[in-house]
Amino acid sequence: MATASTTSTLERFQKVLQASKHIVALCGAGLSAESGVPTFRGKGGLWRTFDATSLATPRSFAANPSRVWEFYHYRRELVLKTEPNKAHKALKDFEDKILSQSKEKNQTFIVLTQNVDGLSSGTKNLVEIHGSLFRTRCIECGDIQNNRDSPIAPALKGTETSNLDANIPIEKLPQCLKCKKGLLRPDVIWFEENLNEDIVKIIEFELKRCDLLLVIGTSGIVYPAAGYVTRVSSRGGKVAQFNIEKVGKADFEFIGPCGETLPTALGV
Ligand code: BJW
Repeated sequence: MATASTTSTLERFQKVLQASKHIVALCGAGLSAESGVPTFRGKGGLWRTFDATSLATPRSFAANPSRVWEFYHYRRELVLKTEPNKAHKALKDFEDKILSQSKEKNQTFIVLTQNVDGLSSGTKNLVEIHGSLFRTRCIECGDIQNNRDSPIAPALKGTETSNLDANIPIEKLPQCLKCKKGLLRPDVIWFEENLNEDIVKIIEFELKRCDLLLVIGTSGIVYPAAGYVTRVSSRGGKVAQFNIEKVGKADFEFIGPCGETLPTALGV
């Protein structure tokens, strides 16, 4: 049951939603939480005994490629068994609505997701700013390939249920089939790595015109995405946060699982 204050937040938000021309959704791990994909921080942020973010670095991969591949193999196997949830569906349905009304209303909508799980792939106008669990990049020749193999290398099979390092030798980890001499890595953005230049251009274009930013399930800690709220609000754009807890600045706050709050707020 909506309280008087949530009803008025919803009404005010929906007026802004109707009037906005360029709507951007910035998504984080909380969007996929209700599909069963662990978040990075809080309870879900531990894999084996490691802080998940400590493994998402070039230094970790250089020091222990087997452990980092075991971490990504575990996540690939987990995500392959999951489905998009009500929040992913709400974004897709909202995009469909915007597209169907585009002649009369001239609104635009884009989803910028920090998630690498591919669960937003039903959305057409989507940018995966931190890459994809299901792409590999050769550390020697740079070749990028889509890859949904399960397991991605025979030696990784079964490591997803173990709590111990498998210490797999490099030659048994995923290898480049193009140059035949390079170790593959997940094609994701690790700490201290820059986002892809073409993606940065799209983000810049969208942030400069965005008049409503929907911030969904992200702690707002990791840059550059953490800076997007200020970028939009400092130009007078409105910000709506969808999170299970209060995070950052917002004109509108929808506190609760985004699988529940997002369909209601977007009216889909
Ligand atoms: C729910 C929910 C439900 C739960 N419903 N909500 C200052 C300026 C610029 C850069 C920096 C800076 N200070 C430091 C930096 C560097 C660094 C950084 O930001 N560090 C911070 C820790 C401070 N940034 C970088 O290094 C970036 N590159 C860069 O800046 O290049 C320039 C540079 C070069 C050289 C040196 C320094 C800078 C790259 C960042 C790449 C991040 N990569 C990762 C891994 C991706 C691959 C993978 O997935 O394995 O991206 S780390 C991890 O964090 C992942 C996520 O996309 C990202 C954000 O996490 P997210 O999505 O917000 O998840 P959580 O878990 O934090 O939050 C979940 C939220 O959901 C919570 O709020 C819950 O409450 C909520 N929730 N269930 C709604 N049902």
